Amino acid sequence: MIHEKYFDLLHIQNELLEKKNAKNTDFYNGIYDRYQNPVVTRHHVPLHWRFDLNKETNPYFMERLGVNAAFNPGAIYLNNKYYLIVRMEGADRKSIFAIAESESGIDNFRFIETPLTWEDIDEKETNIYEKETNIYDMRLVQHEDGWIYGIYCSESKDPEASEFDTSSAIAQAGLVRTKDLKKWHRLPNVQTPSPQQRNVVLHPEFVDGKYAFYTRPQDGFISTGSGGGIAFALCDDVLNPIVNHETVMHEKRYHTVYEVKNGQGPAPIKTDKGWIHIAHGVRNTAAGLRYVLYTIATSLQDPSKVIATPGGHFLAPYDEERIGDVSNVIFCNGAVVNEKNEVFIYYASSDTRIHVATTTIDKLVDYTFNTPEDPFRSLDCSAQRTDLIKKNMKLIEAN
Ligand code: M1P
Repeated sequence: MIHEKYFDLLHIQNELLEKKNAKNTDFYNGIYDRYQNPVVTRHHVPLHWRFDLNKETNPYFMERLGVNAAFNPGAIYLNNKYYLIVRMEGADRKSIFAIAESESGIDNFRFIETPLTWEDIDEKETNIYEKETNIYDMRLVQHEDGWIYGIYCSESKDPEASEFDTSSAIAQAGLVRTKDLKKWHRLPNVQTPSPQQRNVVLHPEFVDGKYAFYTRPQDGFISTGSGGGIAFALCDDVLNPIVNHETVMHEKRYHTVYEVKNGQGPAPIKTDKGWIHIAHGVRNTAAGLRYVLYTIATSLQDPSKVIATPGGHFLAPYDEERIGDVSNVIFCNGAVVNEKNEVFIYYASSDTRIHVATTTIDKLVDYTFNTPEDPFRSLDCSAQRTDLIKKNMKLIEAN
C-alpha cells in the first residue's frame, strides 16, 4: 500500500513542475535574458526516485535515497524537445546522470526514464579504490558521424596517494555514445598525455578527417599546475581514443577572469563568423575560487585558432546564484540552438541548481566579436572606458 504522505508531496511537486518561468525583468545587459526560476533543482527529482513509497517498509515515509543537488547538465535539442543530462548528486556525494525533458526549454522540465547506466568497463576487479568512483559534467555532442557522444569526468582515487590521504583523486575523460538517449554504449576513456583531464569536449565536426577534442591538461586534481588552458587535440579513432598531442589554444592568464584555470564548456556553436565557445574561467579570492563564464570565437577553417576574445566575464554569479554547496560558482556544460537560432544556455549556480539564459546567435556573435578585449592593465582600462564615455558624450550633446 502506498503511504498517504506520497500524495501530499506529489501534489506540491506537481505545482513546482507545472510552474511557468518568465524572464527576470530586474536584470538587463542586452546580451542574454535571465529567468526568474531555476529550471531544475533537486526538488524536481521524482519522489519515487527518492522515497520507498510502501507504507509497510517505510512507515515514517523517510527519504531513503536523498538527492543533494541537480547541476552541471549536458544539453541537446532533439525532435523539438530540450533534453538535459543532469548531474544528480545523491546524499552520498556520488553523482549519477539523469535525463530531464522540456517542450519549452525554459520551464516544465521533468525527469524521464531512470538514471543512465551502461556497461561497467572498469577491469580493475581487485581494489574498489582504483575503480571509477564518481562521474559528472557530461558534454553532449551530436557529431556529424551520426552518433550522439557524451564525455564526462570519470574520477577515481589516486592509487599513488599515501595511506592517510583519502581525498587525492585522478580525473579522466569517460566516453559514451547513443543514438536515442536511451541505449548508451561505453567506449574506452580518452587517453591524453596529461596525468589528469577534466572538461574534455568533442568538436561536432571532423577536422582534417579526424575527431577533434578540446581538453584541459592538468597536473593535479584541483590545481592545473604546469597545465591549464583550453587545448585542442586530434584523434584518429573514436573507438580507441588516443590523443598524442594537446596544443593549448586559450591559456590561463594573470589578472583575468581565467587567472587560475579555465575549461571548455559545451561543444562550440557554429555561426557564419566562427565557432563560439562558452568556457568557464576561475580566479582565486579570499573567499575561495570564483567561477564565471566567458566566450571566445575560433576560426571556421581552423577551430584551434582563436579569432575573438571579448574581455571579462560573459555570465557571473548573480543574486541568490552566489550561494550554494560551492558558492560563487557558475558552470556551464550545456547549450543548445533551436531552429529559430535561439540559444539556450544551461548553467548551474554554486554546484546546486540549474538555470537557463536565452539569447540568439546574432547577439552571441555581436557580443563575442564586438566586446572590447581585456587591455590587461588598469590604466589602459581607464583609457578604454574614457574613449567610450567621450564618444557617448558627443552623441548625447548632439541630441
Ligand atoms: O566546483 C566548481 C567546479 O569545479 C570543477 O571544475 P574545474 O574542473 O574547472 O575545476 C568541476 O568539479 C565542476 O563540476 C564544478 O562545478
